[in-house]
Amino acid sequence: MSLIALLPGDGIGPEVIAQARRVLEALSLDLSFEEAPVGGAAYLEKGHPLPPETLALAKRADAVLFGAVGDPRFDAVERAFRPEQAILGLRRELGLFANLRPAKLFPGLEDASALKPEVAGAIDMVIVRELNGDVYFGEKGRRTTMDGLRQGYDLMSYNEREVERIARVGFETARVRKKRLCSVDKANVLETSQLWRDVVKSVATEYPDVHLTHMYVDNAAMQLVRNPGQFDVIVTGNLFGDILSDQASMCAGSIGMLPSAALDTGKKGLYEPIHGSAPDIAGQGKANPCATILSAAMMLRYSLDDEVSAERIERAVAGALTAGVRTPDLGGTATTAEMADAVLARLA
Ligand code: GGG
Repeated sequence: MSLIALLPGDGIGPEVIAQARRVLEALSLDLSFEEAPVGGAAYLEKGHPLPPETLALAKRADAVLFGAVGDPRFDAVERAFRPEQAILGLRRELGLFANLRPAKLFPGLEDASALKPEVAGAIDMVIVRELNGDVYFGEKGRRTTMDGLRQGYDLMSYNEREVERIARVGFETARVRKKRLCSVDKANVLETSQLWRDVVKSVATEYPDVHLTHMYVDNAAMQLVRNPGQFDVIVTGNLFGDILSDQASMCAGSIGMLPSAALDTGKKGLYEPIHGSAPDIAGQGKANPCATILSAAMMLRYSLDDEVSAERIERAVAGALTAGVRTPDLGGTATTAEMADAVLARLA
């Protein structure tokens, strides 16, 4: 029996996690579920966004299915207690350094894509985002300068081991796809990016079968919209990957469509939709559960080695969308539960 930690979190998190759980339960697999609070919800209940019990459950579980964190009520709270610290803490504590964010256009969603129709169909890529470094984890703080000005700083930092291990994930991911890897950085300006580029080039010698290119992040943002078909796998840092994957999601129809896997070197993983807590639509049944349901499929694939069930879920989501069932973010009227019903009805 595999233990799945369910961490619903804030805003629409509980709604989308509930629907993903229904889908997992319908597969009649040997799974057990335990739920724990995280984010703003955990702060309100336990006084901390990542309470020790929640972290212990995440460590004990075979995999974590995570909803979303973020709540405007905590905007003025000290950074250490903000809901977002929970997901950063989980990634760090569980050693989840590699974030796979597949972005592809499901058949029938061409009109929902932000891209021109002639290029929309071409979007099918994986963004491999580094998760344990960069400005997210570098030294940060506030101080007053000599001129008496308030200053905030977040140190961007990568060491070669961090770059090497994520580069390997990028190459391995590309190797089983179209064998094209684009490393995205800002090496014309940033020292971290120059190191990044050097290390990626040296790892490339072990992967002669993968075609490696390098691109500055500003150009990559533009190319993603102009000619998305040129990308197979992108490997990039924490901040650039966060931004580019949100951009890619709109190319694929909606941020409600993109799942993700945060992985360590073994089988442990945390799976979550790339979207946040969307407090503006929380509790209204408007959230698209597809990204979370697809994250559950990734969980079965990567942590539980169950490719057959992962593909069953993915086919069912594709079938529901092809049949025209859509939540409001995709231009439809289906509720969160109705979207999941349509997926459940197609779990062949
Ligand atoms: N499900 C994704 C989520 O909750 N995102 C909110 C957030 O704080 N994300 C930070 C990040 O992904 O780096």
